[in-house]
Amino acid sequence: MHSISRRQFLQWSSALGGSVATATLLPLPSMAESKPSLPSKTYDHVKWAGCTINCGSKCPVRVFVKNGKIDHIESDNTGDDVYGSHQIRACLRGRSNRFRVYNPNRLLYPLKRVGKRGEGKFVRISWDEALESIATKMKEIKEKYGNEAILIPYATGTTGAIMNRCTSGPWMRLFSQFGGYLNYHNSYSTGQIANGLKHFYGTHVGSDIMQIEHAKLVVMFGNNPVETRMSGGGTGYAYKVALEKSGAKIIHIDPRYSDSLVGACDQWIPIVPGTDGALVAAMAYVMISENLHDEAFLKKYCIGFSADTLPEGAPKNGSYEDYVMGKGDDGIAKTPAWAETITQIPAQTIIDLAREIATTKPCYIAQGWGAQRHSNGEQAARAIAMLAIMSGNIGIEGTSTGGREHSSGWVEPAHLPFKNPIKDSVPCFLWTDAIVRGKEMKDITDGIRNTQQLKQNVKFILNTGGNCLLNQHSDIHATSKILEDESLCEFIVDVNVTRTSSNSFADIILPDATPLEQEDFVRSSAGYSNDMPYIIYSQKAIEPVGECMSVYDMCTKLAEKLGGESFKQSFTEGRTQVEWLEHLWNLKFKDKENMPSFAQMKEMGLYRLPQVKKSFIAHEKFIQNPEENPLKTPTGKIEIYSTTLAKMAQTWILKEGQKITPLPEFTEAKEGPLDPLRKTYPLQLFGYHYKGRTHSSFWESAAIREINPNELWMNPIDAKERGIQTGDDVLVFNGYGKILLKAKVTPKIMPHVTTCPQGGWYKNKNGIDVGGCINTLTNLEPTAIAKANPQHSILVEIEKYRG
Ligand SMILES: Nc1nc2c(c(=O)[nH]1)N[C@H]1C(S)=C(S)[C@@H](COP(=O)(O)OP(=O)(O)OC[C@H]3O[C@@H](n4cnc5c(=O)[nH]c(N)nc54)[C@H](O)[C@@H]3O)O[C@H]1N2
Ligand SMILES: Nc1nc2c(c(=O)[nH]1)N[C@H]1C(S)=C(S)[C@@H](COP(=O)(O)OP(=O)(O)OC[C@H]3O[C@@H](n4cnc5c(=O)[nH]c(N)nc54)[C@H](O)[C@@H]3O)O[C@H]1N2
Ligand SMILES: [Mo]
Repeated sequence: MHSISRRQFLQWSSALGGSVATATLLPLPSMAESKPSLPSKTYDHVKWAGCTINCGSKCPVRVFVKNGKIDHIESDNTGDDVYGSHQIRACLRGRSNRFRVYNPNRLLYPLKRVGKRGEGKFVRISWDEALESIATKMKEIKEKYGNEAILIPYATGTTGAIMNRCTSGPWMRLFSQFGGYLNYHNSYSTGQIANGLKHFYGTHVGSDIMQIEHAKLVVMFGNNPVETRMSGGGTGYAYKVALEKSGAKIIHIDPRYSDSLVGACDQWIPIVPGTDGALVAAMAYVMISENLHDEAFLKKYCIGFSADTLPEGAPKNGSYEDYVMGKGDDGIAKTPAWAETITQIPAQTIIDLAREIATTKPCYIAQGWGAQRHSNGEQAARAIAMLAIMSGNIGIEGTSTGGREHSSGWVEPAHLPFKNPIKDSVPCFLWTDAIVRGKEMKDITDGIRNTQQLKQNVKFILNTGGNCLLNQHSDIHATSKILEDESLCEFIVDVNVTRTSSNSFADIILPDATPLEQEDFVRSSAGYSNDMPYIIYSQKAIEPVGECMSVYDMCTKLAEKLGGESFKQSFTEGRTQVEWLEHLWNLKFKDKENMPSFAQMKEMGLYRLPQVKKSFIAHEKFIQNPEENPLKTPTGKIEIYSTTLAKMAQTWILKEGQKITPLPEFTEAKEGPLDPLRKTYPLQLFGYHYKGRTHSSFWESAAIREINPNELWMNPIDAKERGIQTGDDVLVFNGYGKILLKAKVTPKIMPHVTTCPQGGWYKNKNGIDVGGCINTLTNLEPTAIAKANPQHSILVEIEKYRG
């Protein structure tokens, strides 16, 4: 495979004569030149809007409107080309938003189901009829089952918005005022790392990615910011800038040669998915054997590295050191040779990596969320963090925590206020279980929170801005069966801008307005934008197409149907959407230094705050003074041995084969490399977050689809064994289903592992998913601790499709 190292890249760029410190290789036009040359055509106006879909970057775009229709979209043309006051250039998806507005499957009117659930047959109805039937059903469900039977499931389609936000917007306010709904906790993004590192550091947040500028060595586990935080506003750009500033060596540990390695990576260490915990244990073995670990650090800040810091009640041989050196209960020494057979990383590479990390300071160690989205993900997340603490690389300049990078710059107006009177909460991934057996679900069996047991099965679903009812959830066939059955969940309302595989299961579909068709704030993402904070005001470029309506307006009308004028009044407090925006802005920013007024914001569209002065270093204060600044763990220290987890291991009722361990041990994963099921399905598969989509979003744009194929990467060794060549149609299958994809044979994926972009649009044709949705192949068994989605742990077989 041809790739160039970052050193070569830096040499080449300095040969060009330009400064590589702040960095562009190609000379860019001056600001004046980069302004759009207005216009040989005449436009009605050019308006700012923001892209609110959940990619981790939320970008401003400028919408050129002609005769009431969007003519085209351009990116930010303000700011300059120096990092910190730079242009927030949108990626191709952001610039393609026009195609989402005018997509042939765009929802234009409220729809009512006429066929069977899931059949996808709908007729147009009036807003009045749609809202009337929803209100009637809501009252009926409330009366019959109580508000605990109502769920607004996990969804991320409009997380960038403030008023139209799917996770804390008008639906939550309305349903709270109606008596409440069942809450969820966790996310599909970070369930395992958040719950794993909570028992380790008390939080899962790492340092700002800009800390790389002070590092000598950078080690990334399953982290792809260039693709997952694209655009000028995202950490992907900061990553490149920081690397260029520091000149640090960078190593990526990932089964796949991702976009973040291209032109940046000094060393790629492919690893068998789901085995990061084994790699780390063997590196610990090397460090302990060669006395390279930071013993003083481990004694001062941590619980349970060696026997002398074990908490009361822990077994005498229960320390991490005992586990690693073979004195723990399993009696296995975690030697590099032991790890080589599991991870497929040569023992010598493991030894070298351990030595290099232990002897290079500062070393920035971070993980993305790929390693944790596995069936043993909590363990992997905790294990990776061990490297940062064993080498004392934490709390000081140029380091992180082994968690995911965070950013320091982030501001947003207040959110729409609401208070759900119901506190009961279900892990977000277990909503299908909550439909089938909600009343049986307990804290110790299913991770239910704020109550010991759920009171009701879910009977009513309002899905807004999400495709998790089907496409993005696991085991599409099993999930379809649950949703089809009207005796289980009795009513499903879906609010979207387009037809999706999820809303095929709705009873009523409501057509929302996009951010280009309504006024709203758009926030730069918490933690994932680079450290130049900004806020966007979407100025409403066009009138909503068809009969589309903003969520706030539809909720206002529904409020009236639910409880007349007085209920409507308590919902709106007499404010229109724009009046709320002004109110929410003023709650946070009125008369604040350096902040514009609401009127100025509305006019400007995009406001850039100054770059933050000092980028965030995670746990800095704790390291400086651990007594005064304890962590949010029960002991206030870093808990390598967690007494909380030890207790859970004893009291929780787990699925067969599952294990909770107080230490960050390597545990075998369901559908991982050591699962006996591999005899039948010998290849590991995982989906990755793709530049051609945000999950399933943007696939409705044919232009985007064409340049980003939905292809399956296969190593030449596996392809040859199966007679498969690039461009062949291949059937990827296991016990859950079959999907059709085009093969790409490439050494960018390691042998016996295959990968495809997640988020393909599920489309069943004679039992084969010809849309190539990876969730046709994933399973519904949650992880042990978080009860989260193990969607990267998949075993499959692949064959050439012969039609
Ligand atoms: N363009 C784009 N950007 C996005 C999204 C999108 O869909 N498209 N989605 C957004 C959302 S909601 C989220 S949550 C984030 C997701 O961000 P992540 O969860 O970090 O993204 P993934 O692509 O799932 O995984 C990151 C990397 O982990 C690697 N990996 C997989 N399994 C393992 C393993 O066992 N060990 C190791 N070491 N590496 C492994 C993958 O090859 C991949 O390169 O991205 C956000 N950004
Ligand atoms: N196998 C596998 N499955 C995964 C993942 C994985 O890595 N592998 N990743 C998981 C993760 S991390 C996440 S976050 C989830 C994401 O899952 P989802 O939150 O379902 O993400 P999307 O597929 O982008 O769906 C967003 C929906 O919002 C709609 N939408 C867009 N704009 C608007 C709007 O203005 N108004 C309204 N009402 N709707 C709008 C879009 O049309 C789309 O249908 O997927 C999870 N599923
Ligand atoms: Mo996510």
